[in-house]
Amino acid sequence: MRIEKYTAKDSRSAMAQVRAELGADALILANRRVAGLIEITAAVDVEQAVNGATPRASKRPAREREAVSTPTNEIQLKALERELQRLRGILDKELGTRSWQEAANTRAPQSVLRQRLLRMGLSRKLAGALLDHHASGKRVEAGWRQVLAALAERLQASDLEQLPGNITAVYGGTGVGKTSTVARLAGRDIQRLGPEMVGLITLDNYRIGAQEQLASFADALGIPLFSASDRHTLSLALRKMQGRRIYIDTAGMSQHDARLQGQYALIRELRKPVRHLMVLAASAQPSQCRALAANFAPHTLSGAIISKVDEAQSLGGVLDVLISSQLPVLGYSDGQRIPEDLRRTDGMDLVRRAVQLTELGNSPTAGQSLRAAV
Ligand SMILES: Nc1nc2c(ncn2[C@@H]2O[C@H](COP(=O)(O)OP(=O)(O)OP(=O)(O)O)[C@@H](O)[C@H]2O)c(=O)[nH]1
Ligand SMILES: [Mg+2]
Repeated sequence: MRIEKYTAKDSRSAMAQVRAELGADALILANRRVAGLIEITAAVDVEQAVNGATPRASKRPAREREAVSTPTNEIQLKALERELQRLRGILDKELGTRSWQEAANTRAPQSVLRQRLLRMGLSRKLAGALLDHHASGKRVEAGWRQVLAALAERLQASDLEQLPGNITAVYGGTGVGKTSTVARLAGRDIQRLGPEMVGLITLDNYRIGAQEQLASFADALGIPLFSASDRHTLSLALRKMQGRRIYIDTAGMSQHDARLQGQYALIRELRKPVRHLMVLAASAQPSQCRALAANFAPHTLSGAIISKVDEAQSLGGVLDVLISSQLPVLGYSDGQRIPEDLRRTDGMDLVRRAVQLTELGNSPTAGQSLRAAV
């Protein structure tokens, strides 16, 4: 590397000197004004100049020419320093992006799990609670297994046979499957104990069709059926069927109908141990189920039976209601047959069903990852 300084009255003349002296490949290192003149520092690669375009010999007077004292490796060092700075900038930028991505990756499993829980039909509140306590810092599939186990744990399950009393009353919204449930439970007892041990009462006096439905079932199985409308007729029916396991069917009403409370109050006034069961249709709106359950004093319902699981698109909504209302599940029905379509269940079984249902409504890949966890 050869470095020279050129001084002239203006830039144009100084550049002309550089060009004449060092050739067209010369590099301009500095251009400054000194005592009214322009000083240009220029350099040329000697090797290149020798092998290629050799600079023409200097025609300048010696006084205008000055050997530059700056050592070649000092300039090279400066260039190296600049290059290092540039590389450090690139590196800082890259590392900054990397650490952001790492943070995003630690958050990602949580959001994947949240999406799955919401797809199952769980409320944001329950999904959030499950994730807060059971999935932090876990990889997706490990976290998913833990979250599902925690969901199953929150679901209480019970067995009707374990509950005290031999009178069972069934409540629920319109058309959810109350009469079918009464018939199924009675049918199960008939198979086990015989028809002489089972009896039915209906409080559904509002529609003639409702009574006919239960009457034809009682006739077919050879068990008594009484219709009651007040405290007196209800007590009379119970006396006549003393010693039997009795199932009371109620009229389906909306959660806003005062008569729902009336039927419940009538049965409670008996002052006998009664198992109060709620039928919750898996295909109904969770808000409707929650409002129905709220009609009952806390802890007075013995449990719930989930109906129409076969018609539901997801089970999360009803599972959410069971958890928030602290209702133990006693079984579920998934078809119209009586008594066959009533099944016993527990928390893990329900969670498995909930996952399978979600799977059916989702893409095969989502289904695979959900299935892998149960
Ligand atoms: N697919 C399906 N249908 C069911 C199930 N349980 C009951 N059903 C049907 O739902 C309809 C209503 O059933 P009911 O047992 O009469 O319901 P309910 O709650 O007594 O109705 P109301 O007394 O009118 O309020 C009937 O057609 C039943 O066959 C179930 O688990 N799956
Ligand atoms: Mg009915």
